[in-house]
Amino acid sequence: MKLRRALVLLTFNEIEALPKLFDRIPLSAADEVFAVDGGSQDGTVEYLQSKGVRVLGQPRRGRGCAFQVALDATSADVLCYYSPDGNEDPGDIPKVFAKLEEGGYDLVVASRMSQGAHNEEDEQVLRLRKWVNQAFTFLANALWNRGPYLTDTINGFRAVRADSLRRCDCRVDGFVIEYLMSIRMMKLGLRLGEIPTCEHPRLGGQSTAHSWPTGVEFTRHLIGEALLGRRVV
Ligand SMILES: Nc1nc2c(ncn2[C@@H]2O[C@H](COP(=O)(O)OP(=O)(O)OP(=O)(O)O)[C@@H](O)[C@H]2O)c(=O)[nH]1
Ligand SMILES: [Mg+2]
Repeated sequence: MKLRRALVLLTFNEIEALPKLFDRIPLSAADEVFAVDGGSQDGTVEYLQSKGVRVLGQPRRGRGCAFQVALDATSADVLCYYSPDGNEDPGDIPKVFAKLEEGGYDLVVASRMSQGAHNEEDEQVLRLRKWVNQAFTFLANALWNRGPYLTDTINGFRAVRADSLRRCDCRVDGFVIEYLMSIRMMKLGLRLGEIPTCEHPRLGGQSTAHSWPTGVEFTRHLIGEALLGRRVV
């Protein structure tokens, strides 16, 4: 049976980047397209609406909160989360959907770390963000993954089965959402896959993912998950 697909655009003040790539987003790859917006004040919401995209608000700021709003709002079988700030290649949207469905996966991540992939820092000698990401990814795999190694547990660009995500019960508001989702899916023994992707620079606007607070949040949740053992709640 064909799975119903939802494409979820995640935005917070992306009016500089969004118009530069909107026309390259393959909206027809999904049965339903909507955005979850974190309270943009720069015209992002109005821009999306002018393009016919339904925009949902969120009760609190944060990507984790936005993931949950999307999950609660849809009856689709599969969700693809996509952030239109320029980092993520929109051409990979149909590929993550297709891999999930054809491979029978619960989660397919667009990986910036696998063979054939490209990370924003790959041209640099010091790849601090990449190495820290790889360290968190190594720990998650070592502690909980019984399937094939997942090379990028953190990237937000991913397709996931809605019922599997509901089982994870990830109640976090911030940037740790993707890491927590990956860990809990490993704990539950779900099927995780990936496709290689190419990470591009932002097309304008500003990142709100600040390294130190994000790193502290990740560490706190990693310890919390370790204390839970194989349980998810
Ligand atoms: N819905 C929603 N989206 C958000 C929120 N915060 C950030 N985003 C979006 O999530 C995506 C990623 O956020 P960024 O701040 O770019 O984080 P990042 O990609 O790790 O940082 P860069 O690599 O510098 O771009 C962007 O599309 C943001 O607009 C939020 O509170 N709600
Ligand atoms: Mg970004």
